Amino acid sequence: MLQSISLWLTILLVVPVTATFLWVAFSRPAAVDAGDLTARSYRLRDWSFWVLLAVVTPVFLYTLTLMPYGTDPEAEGVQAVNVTGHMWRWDLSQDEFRVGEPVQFRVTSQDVNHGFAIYDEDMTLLTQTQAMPGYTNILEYTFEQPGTYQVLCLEYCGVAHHAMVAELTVTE
Ligand SMILES: [Cu+2]
Repeated sequence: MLQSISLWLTILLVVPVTATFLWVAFSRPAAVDAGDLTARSYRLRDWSFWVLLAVVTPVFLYTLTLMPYGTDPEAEGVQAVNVTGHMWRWDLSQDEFRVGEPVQFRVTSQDVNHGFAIYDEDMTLLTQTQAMPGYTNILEYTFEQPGTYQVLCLEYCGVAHHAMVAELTVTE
């Protein structure tokens, strides 16, 4: 209902706008020779083209270096860890980390949705993401304190959901 009203309103508004454009286009006066003015505006156009090119090219090249895509985490000192949730355990390709080392958790699930959550020793939630079958969610985290961290499941996933615990060790 709302869609068809807006469709008809659009058509009603577009018709007079189009008619005005056509009227202006076909009723303009014959071209007069503007001579010097034309030459000056062409020079201005050429000049602004080169100025724009000189400004835009270095900006473009500089911003290219800031592109976040396709970077290899290992090449940047980021530790990549594969995490798979199962009913009812976590599979981690690595569970020992160093303080200050950026870690990239690549989190997925083998069966149902789980929640991958990292807690510190006081059981304060530090970071979390969903573990979903068929998807890999990227979670980046850098541990700032040495110690033992807990991984718990944050999404109720069945009778042994509470037992879905893993431990991470972080050293200096
Ligand atoms: Cu779970």
